[in-house]
Amino acid sequence: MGAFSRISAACALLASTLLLAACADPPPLYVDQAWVRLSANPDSPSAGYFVVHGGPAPVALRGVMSDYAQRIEMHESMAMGGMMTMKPVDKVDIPASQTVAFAPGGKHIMLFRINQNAVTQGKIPLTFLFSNGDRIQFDAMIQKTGEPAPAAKEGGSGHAGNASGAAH
Ligand SMILES: [Cu+2]
Repeated sequence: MGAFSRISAACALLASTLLLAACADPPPLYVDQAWVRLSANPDSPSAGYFVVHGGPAPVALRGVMSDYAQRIEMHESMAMGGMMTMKPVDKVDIPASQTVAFAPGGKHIMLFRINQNAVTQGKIPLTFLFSNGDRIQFDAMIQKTGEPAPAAKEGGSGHAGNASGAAH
């Protein structure tokens, strides 16, 4: 009886600070905003980006696979001695209920030898492997060389433009 009322009180507190559904239905682990910047040279890998939304429990992303690439590596970019370098990482922690963005200048995937059919279709199906056994499938849009990156969901463009510039 005591334990039950304590749980109820905790739920009531959560419900008042979050959404009413918080206790019944925690948001699941999912992936979105996936895209690939196609390398101009088919012999060099293309970079891919996406956002992972943490679920009710912490997990780790253990890798990304696709039937439409020869292989995919997870990398992390960092500044070292004034130069950008990158190194492979074998897992990325996804804390519960938090968002982890793979974005230009930071974490990313590198896709080696993307299948030409995927390039023609303009998208590549990816499978994200998590430490809890979840396999999440999500298509990444393929941006050809020279095409702009898709607009980020948050505002804050770094390209405010200068006064003399013509509108693009
Ligand atoms: Cu890389």
